[in-house]
Amino acid sequence: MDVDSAVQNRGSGGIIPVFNPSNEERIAEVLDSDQATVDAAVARARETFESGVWRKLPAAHRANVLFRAAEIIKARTEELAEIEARDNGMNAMAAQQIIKVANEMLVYYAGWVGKIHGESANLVSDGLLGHFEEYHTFTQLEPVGVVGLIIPWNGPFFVAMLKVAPALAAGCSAVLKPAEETPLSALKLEEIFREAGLPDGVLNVVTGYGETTGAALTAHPDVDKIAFTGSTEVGRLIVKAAAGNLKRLTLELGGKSPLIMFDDANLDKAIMGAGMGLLAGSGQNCSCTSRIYVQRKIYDQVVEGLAGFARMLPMGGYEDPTSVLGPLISEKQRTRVEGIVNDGVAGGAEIITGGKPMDRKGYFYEATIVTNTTPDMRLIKEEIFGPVGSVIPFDEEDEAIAAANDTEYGLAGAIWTENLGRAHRVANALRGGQIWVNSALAADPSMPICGHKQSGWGGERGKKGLEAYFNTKSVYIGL
Ligand code: TXE
Repeated sequence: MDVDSAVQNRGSGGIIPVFNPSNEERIAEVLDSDQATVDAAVARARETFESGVWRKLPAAHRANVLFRAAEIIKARTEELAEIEARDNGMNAMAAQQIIKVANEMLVYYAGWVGKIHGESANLVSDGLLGHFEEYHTFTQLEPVGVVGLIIPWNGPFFVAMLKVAPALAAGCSAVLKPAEETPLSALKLEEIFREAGLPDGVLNVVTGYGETTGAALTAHPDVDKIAFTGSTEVGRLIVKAAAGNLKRLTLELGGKSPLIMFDDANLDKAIMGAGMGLLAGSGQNCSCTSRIYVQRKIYDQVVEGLAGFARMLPMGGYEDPTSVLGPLISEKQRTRVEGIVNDGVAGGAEIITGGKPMDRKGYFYEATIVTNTTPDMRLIKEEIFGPVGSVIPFDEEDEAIAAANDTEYGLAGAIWTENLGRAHRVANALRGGQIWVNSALAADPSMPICGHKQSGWGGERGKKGLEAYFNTKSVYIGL
């Protein structure tokens, strides 16, 4: 079948081949779910939600199911990490870390079950008939209903858990659609929750392409909420499709996060932190700090240090225990990264290290440090989602803040300085949902991340992430 007819056939109930991006080996095939499959999954979720087979269980029973799932995941870490590594291309160590942090997220939300309530008050209000009326009032939090969870291919098991754990903790029923590139660990997740005692039909995984299966879920009139992580472009499509029945939305979208390094920073730590913030996951991380603003006095030293750090990290496939950096997810992504770098070079940017695909099997692109960029370059404006960082000099604090905020995104940002006042001042001034001071990519289940500007709507993680799966109801009891 040629490429065009393969694309036209999407969503027709056939199969999707799954490849290991580190060696291009075909490792599995999954169902390309059509509309009828999505309808059936939504109907199962709806039935379990209405019957209350999950949401009406005593809180301790529900918490136990989640804790049991966490135990199973812990016991099966090796197996799950192997699946995640082969599916995504990351190495075994990174995959084990993904499984571990996903499990911490699950344990965190399991601990919330039964501990989130409304408020109550006895009130006296002006009555309609001109006399005061007394009420006992309370608010209650009710699970939002059937939720559609759509996730990308970077850290798939973790991002699935970011949505599944709070959705189940809230008492919702869910339909989870993993990315077409990495569907395998989501299927395992469904199996694990079943084994842990989650009633059938509460969590349903549908595999498929975005523009067909994902779109069918997003437009479905019987889905009450969509929680999405992915590109800002698809985020916009989801907003439109969700308008039909005014679904609730949580959107975790793209980023183009800045890092500002001042000349009073602890340089060894700052260079390593900037390197990790840029290169973790080979840059396929929504909070990747790919615009690195460095105060002029330390600029040359930092460019050299970052280039050295980038060269030092071994790049390799999932089967290589010494590798730190893995491949990009697909040929399409690698071509896109290549295009962004080549456009920059054509406009005068200078490659300090890297700058091309690796000559080996798998979708590898060299860790790349670029200088001499201008603010209008794609290197500076677009989320690259590859191991490519631009280093830009600045003189004054205000200038760095203005450049850092000059983006349509607002997901994250990092500051390196030993000056406490400056750290607070700049953290205050940066427009982003998550700011690190003298740290790279720190994250905790209890700390929400809420995209500002075009990086998203609502938040995930923490109590805020759980509240996103509830509706609030106010009840007045006339006394
Ligand atoms: O993302 P998509 P892609 C960014 C990153 C990357 C770019 C493209 O810059 O280079 O997006 O990646 C599903 N209705 N991020 O193309 O298309 C799709 O099947 C409903 C940032 O992989 O947004 C997958 O499950 N669903 C990001 C999910 O959306 C649709 C993570 C994400 O795919 C759909 C990933 C539709 N019309 C990419 N079209 C982050 N914030 O971490 C696609 N999907």
